[in-house]
Amino acid sequence: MFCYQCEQTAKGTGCTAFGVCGKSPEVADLQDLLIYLAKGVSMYAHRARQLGAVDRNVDVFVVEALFTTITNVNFDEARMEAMIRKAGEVREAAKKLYEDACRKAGKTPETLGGPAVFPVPSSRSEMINAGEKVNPEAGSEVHGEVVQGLRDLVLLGLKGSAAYMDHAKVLGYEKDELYGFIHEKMDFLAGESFTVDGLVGQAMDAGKWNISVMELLDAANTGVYGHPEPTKARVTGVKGKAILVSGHDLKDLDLLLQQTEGKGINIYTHGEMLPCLAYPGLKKYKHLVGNYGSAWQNQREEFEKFPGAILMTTNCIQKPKDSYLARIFTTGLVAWPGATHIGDGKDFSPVIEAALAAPGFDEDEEPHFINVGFARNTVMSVAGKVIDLVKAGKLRHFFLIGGCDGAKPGRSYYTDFATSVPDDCVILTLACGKYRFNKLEFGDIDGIPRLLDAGQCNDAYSAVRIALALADAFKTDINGLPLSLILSWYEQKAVCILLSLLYLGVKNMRIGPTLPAFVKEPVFKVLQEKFNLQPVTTVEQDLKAILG
Ligand code: FS2
Ligand code: SF4
Repeated sequence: MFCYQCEQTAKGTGCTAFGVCGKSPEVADLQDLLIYLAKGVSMYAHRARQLGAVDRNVDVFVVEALFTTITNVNFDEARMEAMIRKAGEVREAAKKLYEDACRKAGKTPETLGGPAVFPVPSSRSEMINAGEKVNPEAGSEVHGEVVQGLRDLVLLGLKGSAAYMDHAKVLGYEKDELYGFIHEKMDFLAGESFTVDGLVGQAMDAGKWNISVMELLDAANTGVYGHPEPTKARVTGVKGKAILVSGHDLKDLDLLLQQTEGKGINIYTHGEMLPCLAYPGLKKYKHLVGNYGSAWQNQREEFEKFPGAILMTTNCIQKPKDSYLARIFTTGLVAWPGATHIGDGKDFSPVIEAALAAPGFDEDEEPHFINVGFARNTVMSVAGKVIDLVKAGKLRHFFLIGGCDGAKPGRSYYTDFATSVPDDCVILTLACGKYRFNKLEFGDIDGIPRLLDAGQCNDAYSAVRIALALADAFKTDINGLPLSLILSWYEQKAVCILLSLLYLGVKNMRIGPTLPAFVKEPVFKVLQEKFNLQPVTTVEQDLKAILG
């Protein structure tokens, strides 16, 4: 195996013996083979699309293949093997689609090679062997590690976009051109010769497309559940039976809320599901009582203590402890061998039964509430006041401190940064990194809370919209605003967001806690020169550099 796609990769260079995340070498190799075959699917699908022929099953498959290989989503060899077999079938369908389209157009189909024709191995062990030969390390031997790193920058960004597209899709929001984007990039990555400049251009282009992806998911979430509204979210337990929902999928939570109505079970969010508490279409359920716990990396302790059932709707799942393996469930693309998987019918009865069999909270915990729901609609509704505060010198600077959380000790930087931000500055936050400070008290500036939680990582779209609106009001661009972005990254959704911000020309971003292993030094230098992208240093030094 060789995997370096996330921030916790071994030694900061790559997991080679076993994933720090718990991914086995077998699963890693199977994932690499699946991605390789998915490129073959896209080679045909991209060409068919140029001739006007599309097949939704083909489109959806590639998106799911990408999403399923994101960090902390799928650890199950059997499910990976099944997807690889399906890749062979889908590739046949895509090939036929292309050849039929050529026939109709009176063209001779191109003879494609590589991933388009690679035979799908018949046994799991052969699949594992084949996967090992198409991993990033093998790619580095062919292309050199700088070029391979850039190919992976594009691929990992696509994985993030695919996750967002999948979330939008389950809510009934799809855009044909976005499937076209995924196929076009996968086809590009299936090529044989690359240049650094060409790859950097492709990465920026992926960032551009990802803005449309985030826009689609924003439209899906707000279209189905309404705009998040300022909400006091309870973050402690309430007496009674309980189910904890983690991951990122609003629809799964909605369906579970429907199926538990009137059953005397309280539903809690965990990790990136916290923003769900602010959507009118979800908070209307009285038994959605609050959030329990914090970010994903604390789940093994928090799930063990939680007195009910747990539902994982997407990443980030960690190896369940035996103490709760029987009461943790997966659904959608997330899977852990031994944890019961709820299939596409979304019958959550096993989760409900497990919750009823568990003790639940025997009494109310000490009440504690935090503010959530400051996505673009809410923040823009007070834009006039915010602008006045800036003009009056009462609000000096905005800090976007957001991104993923993780287990490394260096991540205390983000807590220290947030608590060191002067009182005349506002913090905008999103994604699970906010758990580093979102239960602290930050007060307000003339009624505007100093900590504004915009939502999940995808709500970076909301933050961008807010920034663009402010830039417009101040007749400047994003870089002309008193705004600094302090980003924490962990997995591949952070990669596509970073590419989008770079595409928008956002400069002076600070990223940490460490730099991606796949962005090699010469490439980082280019990003530094062009965008002044920089690694986080110390809170004192970074704050001084920003505020002067
Ligand atoms: Fe946090 Fe994990 Fe949201 Fe990432 S819950 S690191 O998937 O996408 O952010
Ligand atoms: Fe290692 Fe991260 Fe890959 Fe897991 S996802 S194997 S921790 S690099």
